[in-house]
Amino acid sequence: MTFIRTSKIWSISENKITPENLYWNRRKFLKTLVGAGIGASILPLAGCQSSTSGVVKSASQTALEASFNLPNIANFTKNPTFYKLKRPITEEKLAAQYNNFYEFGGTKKIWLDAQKLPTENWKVEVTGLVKNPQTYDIDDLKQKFPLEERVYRFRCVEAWSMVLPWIGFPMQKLIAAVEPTSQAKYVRFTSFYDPEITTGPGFHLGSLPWPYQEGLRIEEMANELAFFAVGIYGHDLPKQHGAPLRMVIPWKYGFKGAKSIVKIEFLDSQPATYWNTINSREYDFEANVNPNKPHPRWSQATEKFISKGPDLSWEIKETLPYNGYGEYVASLYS
Ligand SMILES: Nc1nc2c(c(=O)[nH]1)N[C@H]1C(S)=C(S)[C@@H](COP(=O)(O)O)O[C@H]1N2
Ligand SMILES: [Mo]
Repeated sequence: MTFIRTSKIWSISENKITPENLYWNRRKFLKTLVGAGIGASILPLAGCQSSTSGVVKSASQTALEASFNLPNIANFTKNPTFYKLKRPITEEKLAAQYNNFYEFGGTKKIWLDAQKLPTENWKVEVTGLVKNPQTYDIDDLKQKFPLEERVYRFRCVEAWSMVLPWIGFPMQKLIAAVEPTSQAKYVRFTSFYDPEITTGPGFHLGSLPWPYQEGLRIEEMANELAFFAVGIYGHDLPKQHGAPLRMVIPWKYGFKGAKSIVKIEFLDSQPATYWNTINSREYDFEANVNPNKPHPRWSQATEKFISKGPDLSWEIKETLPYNGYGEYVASLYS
C-alpha cells in the first residue's frame, strides 16, 4: 500500500478533520441535556462554538445569497412518491453554508472557497464496460433525461441531517442509455480535481487520495432511489453542493454522494474509494445508514437535524434504518 507512509494523515477521519469535531467535543454537554430529558429541544450550534463561527454574518450574507441565487430550472415535474416527509425541508441558506467539500477545505464553511470551482463547459465522461460510451455536457444531460424534483432525507456519517429538495434524474436512466455489458458489476464516480484550484486552506490536500471517488454496486445504482442532481431548491446546483452534477444516494451516508462528477466508469470489480482508502474501518464501502451500527467513535442512533434559522441549530431525531428508505432498498442487502 503506497499510502502507509503517511500514517498520521491516514489516521484522520471525516469527523476528526472538521470543526464538527469541536461540536462533538461538546457532546458531554449535549448528553447531559439529553439525560435530563430535554434531548428533543433545539440546541443552538452557535452556542457550542467560538464566536467567530456559526451563522454567516450580514457582511457576507449577500455573497452567500449570490452563491445560491441561480437560474431556475424550467422543466421539471414534482415526483409525488418522494415529496411529503414528516420532517420540514431545511432552509436553503442553512444548507448552503454548512457543507462538506474537502477539495475546498477541511471545515463546514467552504461555501465561499467553493465558488472557485470552474463549471463552464463541463463534461461528464461515461465509460468502461458499456456498449455506448458517452461524453455529455450538462445541457445534454438536462435535455436527454426528464428532470424531476424529489425531497429526500440527507444523513451525514457525522450524525447531522437535513431534508433537501433535489432536481435531477434517476441513475437508472443513465444506465439504460449507456447499456452496461454483462461483466459490469460496479460503478466508480470521480469528482473534479485540479490541484491548482482545489486547495482548501488548513488541510493537507496533497497527501490525501485525490481525486475524490465513490462507488456503488450496479444493482444499487439501478435502484429507483439512486439519483443524479443538477439542481436544488428549484434552481441550478450551487457550487458548494457539487455543481453541476452530483450523486444523491439517500439510504447511504452523505460521503457516498460524490460532488462535481466528471467521470463515471462501469467496472468488473469493486473500486477503491476516497474515505474507504483513508480509513476502511470507519468508512465502509457499503455505508448504509444504520442506527444499530455505531461508528467506531460515536453512536449512529440519533442525528442532529438542521432545518430552521435564523441560526444554525438542530433538533435531535432518531436515525432510521436505511435513512427511512428500507422499503425500497432492504432487498438489495438480504
Ligand atoms: N467531491 C466531494 N464530494 C463529496 C464530499 C467531498 O468532500 N468532496 N463530501 C461528502 C460528504 S461527507 C457529505 S456529508 C456531502 C455533503 O453534501 P452537501 O454539502 O451538499 O450537503 O457531500 C459528499 N460529497
Ligand atoms: Mo458526510
